Amino acid sequence: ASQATIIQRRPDFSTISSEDLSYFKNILGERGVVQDEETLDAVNTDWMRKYKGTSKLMLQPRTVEEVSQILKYCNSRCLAVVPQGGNTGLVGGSVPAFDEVIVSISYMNKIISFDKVSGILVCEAGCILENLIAFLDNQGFVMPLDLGAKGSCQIGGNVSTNAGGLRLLRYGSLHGSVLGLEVVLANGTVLDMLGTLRKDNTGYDLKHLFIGSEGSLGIVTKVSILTPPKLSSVNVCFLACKDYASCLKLLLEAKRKLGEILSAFEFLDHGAMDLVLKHLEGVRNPFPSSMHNFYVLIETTGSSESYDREKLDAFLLHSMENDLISDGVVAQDIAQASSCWHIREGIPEALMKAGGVYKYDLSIPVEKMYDLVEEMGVRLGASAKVVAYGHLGDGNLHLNISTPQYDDNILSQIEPFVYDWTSKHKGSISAEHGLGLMKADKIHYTKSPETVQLMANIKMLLDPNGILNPYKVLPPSLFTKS
Ligand code: FAD
Ligand code: 2HG
Ligand code: ZN
Repeated sequence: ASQATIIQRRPDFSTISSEDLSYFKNILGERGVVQDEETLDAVNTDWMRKYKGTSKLMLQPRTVEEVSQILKYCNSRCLAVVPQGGNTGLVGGSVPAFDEVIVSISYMNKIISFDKVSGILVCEAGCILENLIAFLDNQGFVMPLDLGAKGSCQIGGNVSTNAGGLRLLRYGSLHGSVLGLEVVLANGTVLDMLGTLRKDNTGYDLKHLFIGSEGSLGIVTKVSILTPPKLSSVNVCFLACKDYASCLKLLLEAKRKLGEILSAFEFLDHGAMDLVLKHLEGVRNPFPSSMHNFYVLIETTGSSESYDREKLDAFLLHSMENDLISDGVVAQDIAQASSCWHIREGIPEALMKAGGVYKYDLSIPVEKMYDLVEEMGVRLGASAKVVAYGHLGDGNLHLNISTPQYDDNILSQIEPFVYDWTSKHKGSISAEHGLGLMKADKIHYTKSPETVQLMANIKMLLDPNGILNPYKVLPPSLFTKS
């Protein structure tokens, strides 16, 4: 609640009536209409337990026709809707702001087809990312997307947030790997854009509108995605650097010397490492006897064990000789590799355990990135822990401010400073998590007024009653009727 802008429920939205419930039960059956308090409490609350809605109804369709019927009906009744996937979003976008109907696509979780020659996977949007990763692994392929929330997040949610994650450096964003989508619009129209072609320049490529639209333009029901083959040789190393400048030099060297086999370049500062060691069970410090200011996790993925290892060794030797790294371990087996990844992927969970957390997901030119962290540290002094980590290889900083509990005084020291700073340095206030409820009225820090207006026009064209994920993504003031 602490970070949400104060907004009013739109008075033109209806509230659920007993006729509505009968209609939904008629099309979905009793099991598709969820009203029990415990379940509703969970789906009204976001992963961070920071945003909480008061929805009295969750619908669980099993087919695209059911999604279509639900939306057509909600649109005609002016009932607001929140599409929900795995509910791991970090900007308050996946839970209702008020009493919107939650439409969960969790039951739409079938794999439809997989082409072993092209690597094209077609599946329903409710498939959990980790299940897709396991399915592809069996087929000798990998998902071009991986992130810490893989055990719960769904591919439809990933597409709707245009999730970045740990492999973007190698495989690019979902705008590149998603080949097609099936989407249901607010009025129930089913848009079949479920192509499986690499190349198709027939008119506007509308699927891109839905990638990253955070459930505000339509409900994604099917996804077609290009997956790369699994390669046999994976190396992971965990390195320590004395300062941020060394991390940057190391990044440049990694791009030069590891080139085509580089598959991840993640960083964390000592504050993030301390939190993981303190709050996550079973984590071992890779460097128990010494303290370091920065850590970098590098992964290589290639097809030749000896060639890849030779390259990695040459890179490490060069980095050591040039004083870019002060310590380092190379994982000797899969267990060691996954414990390195566990440190990096476990940071959000460690932060949750530490108390209140203010999260900022920023794209900033890498040379300037850590200046913000230091300035924030000076601003906040002893009142909070400022920690930084993220996808350094993609220029994406996760600035997190950890406090014993949420405190509006601290928040007023952070915002709008963090947004002004990012805007001044031509950065983005959302690199990968989206705007959701948290930043709907902050979009102007990154996008021009003309661009925002065009987005609002597109939203009004596709969803004239504004029923889909209201109050999120775009400033609600653009849609209040005068
Ligand atoms: P939800 O949280 O349910 O929803 C997210 C948004 O998408 C909401 O606006 C919702 O309305 C909409 N939505 C969901 N499903 C659909 C659908 N089928 N159709 C239309 N709209 C839909 N993000 C990154 O980019 N990179 C990371 O590395 C990363 N790591 C994370 C690690 C952790 C531990 C956690 C908790 C989150 C992380 N995230 C990361 C946030 C990320 O956005 C989500 O994890 C994920 O992409 C959201 O998927 P979801 O299924 O949980 O969607
Ligand atoms: C990650 O990269 C996620 O771990 C979460 O995007 C970032 O918690 C965060 O700020
Ligand atoms: Zn991230």
